[in-house]
Amino acid sequence: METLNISMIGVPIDFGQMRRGVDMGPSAIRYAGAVERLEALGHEVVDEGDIYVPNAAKLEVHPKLRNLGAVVEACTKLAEQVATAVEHKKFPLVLGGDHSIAIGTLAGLAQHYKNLGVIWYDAHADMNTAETSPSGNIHGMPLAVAMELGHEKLTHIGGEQPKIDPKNLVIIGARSVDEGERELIKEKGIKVYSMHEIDRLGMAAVMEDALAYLRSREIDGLHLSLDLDGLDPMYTPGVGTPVPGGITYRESHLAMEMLQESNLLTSAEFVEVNPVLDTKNATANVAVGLMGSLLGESLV
Ligand code: B3U
Ligand code: MN
Ligand code: MN
Repeated sequence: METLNISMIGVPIDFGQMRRGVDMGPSAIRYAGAVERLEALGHEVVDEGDIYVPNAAKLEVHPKLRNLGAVVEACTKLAEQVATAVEHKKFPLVLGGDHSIAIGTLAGLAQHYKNLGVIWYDAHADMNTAETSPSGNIHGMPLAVAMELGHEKLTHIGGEQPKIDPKNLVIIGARSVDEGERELIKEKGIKVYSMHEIDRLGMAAVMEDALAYLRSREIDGLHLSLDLDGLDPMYTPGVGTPVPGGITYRESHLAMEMLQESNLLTSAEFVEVNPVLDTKNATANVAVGLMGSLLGESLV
């Protein structure tokens, strides 16, 4: 296993959605022992601390994009920090915060990777725009933004170009997809392994297929964006929008192990951990366990 120089970046933001508390996600994940777990695997880990998140009440409001100004400011800073980490040959490991932060992560990665692959492990497709969103919550929009769809204050973070090619994107675990997102998935030809495919084929076959697909796209980097609500709420109850019928704990570890074996992974983020809604930090504990499998832990 390759040992990495990991740059751990916390983004304590809960403005991309309506339930307070997910801003404590980075602390909960650190408390669950993320640094120690990764150091035990031989990685060098630098915890860069947290990105400054401004007070949303003092910044721009928008009728259909909740807390727009605060999300833009935090994501702009995050993009810069992620780009700097990659420039210095470090592996960015971003801790959320709600999933709006992926706007910043992907914008930062796009400064370096010109044909980035993305695995989006999530119950949701996170592909709404202000026009299609049922909620106005920006955490339901980062993939649309990365494809250059949406408000330009968001799409212009890290430059005006699209940050990902929709053909390099794989969604795993989807089971709550809005109408506008469904249309976009069809229109852009996005690869989705919903719970149906996971049930039908099994996680091993899904991951083999997903990784073969990404290799065929000749990607120059691979980012994992893992929303803890991708798992069944039985395992990760501390998330803002739990959706029953999700991926199991074992399937998730297998997926992480297969990603590790692929040698393709170049960055990761773990989002939507909300310790306020949790039982005994269970969700952050699962997140840290998955980080272990993703970055080289094996059972024997
Ligand atoms: N698709 C819905 C719900 C949602 C998206 N992401 C999460 N929930 N976590 C929306 O509001 O866009
Ligand atoms: Mn999400
Ligand atoms: Mn989700």
